[in-house]
Amino acid sequence: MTAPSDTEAPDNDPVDTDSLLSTAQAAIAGARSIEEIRQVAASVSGKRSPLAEASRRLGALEPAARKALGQQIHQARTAIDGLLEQRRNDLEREERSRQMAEARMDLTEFIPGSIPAPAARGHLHLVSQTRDSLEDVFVGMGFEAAEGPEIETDWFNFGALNMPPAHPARSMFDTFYLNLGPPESTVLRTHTSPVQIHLMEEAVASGGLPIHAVMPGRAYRHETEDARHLAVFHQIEGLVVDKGITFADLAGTIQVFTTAYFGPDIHSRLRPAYFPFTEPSAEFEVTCTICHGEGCRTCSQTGWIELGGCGMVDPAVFDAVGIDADEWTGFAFGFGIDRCAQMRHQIADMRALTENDLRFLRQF
Ligand code: FA5
Repeated sequence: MTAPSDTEAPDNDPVDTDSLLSTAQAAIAGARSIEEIRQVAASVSGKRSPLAEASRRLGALEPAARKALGQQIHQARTAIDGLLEQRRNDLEREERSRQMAEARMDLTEFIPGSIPAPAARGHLHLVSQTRDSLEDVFVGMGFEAAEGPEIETDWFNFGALNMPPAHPARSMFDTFYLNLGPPESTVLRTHTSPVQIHLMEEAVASGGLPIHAVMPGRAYRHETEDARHLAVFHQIEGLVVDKGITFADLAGTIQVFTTAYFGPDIHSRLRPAYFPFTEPSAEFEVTCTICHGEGCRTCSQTGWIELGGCGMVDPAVFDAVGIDADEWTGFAFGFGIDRCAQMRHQIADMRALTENDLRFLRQF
């Protein structure tokens, strides 16, 4: 910055306003900050500036000379004030931009490796997909879908299903008991059959018979996991209560389901079995899809895999929920969802479903 000298000119020196203006112009242009322009303003147009000094000398001049010089001083001051204002504005704008640039956060900045790659989009687990497909097949056959609680009282899980306390069939279900209420009164349901009881009780209470329902859900058994068994697994329960229902309706339903879900090439069979809540009862099996019936580790060398149990609803169950067994008959079934997934997708060991190995899960 070059500021003009503020030493006072002798009274009789002529005043060169052009030179004052050009000196001021250079000083103003050279100011680099708000503080500098403030200093320049004081020196070029302040009380002790050459311009102010020249104004003070006007009074001593002849009227004509005073008028001429007065006009020159006025023009110079107007020009200098304009230049000062413009430079001050420029400097303030620059200062604001600088401050904003300093305060700015660069949200677009990307440092390689600093931001994790966008997560790959996932999809439903195979068991969930299988549950949905099975439900779809049955809904397509006219069934409604329902759900029930996973924590059950002894009554729903066993008692109402014709397994009073100490009934030997309870040993079929390795049970997890909960520390709730009296000992062994509350369980993690060992199968989805208790949902049948809920539906029938609700139907009796609301006059909602007949029933055509499927009930998918989780079940728990305190058993050692192996190629065909998990401690936490899934079943889809089926229940039909209507007038004139026979075992032929059950067999036909299972046949239609098998073809719809596995395709026409799968071999299946019903074998006589025992469940306390159905009479007669059967086990539903398909040819092992791992060995195509030859016998392997998955099917314990039998060539067949059991997918579920089924049968005609036992009159004792109808009694427990207050349905007149002379008027109504029905069938029920319970299929393993994980087993269905295993056979449909030829999974040799069911434990793969719960190991969460993405290389396995991504295949489905
Ligand atoms: C029952 O659970 C009966 N509630 C089925 C039933 C319903 C019969 C209605 C009659 C009328 P079971 O214990 O056999 O039955 O199990 C049925 C199916 O669930 C099995 O065939 C199998 O596919 C599946 N399952 C049972 N236990 C396991 C387990 N630990 N891991 C995986 N799947 C299992």
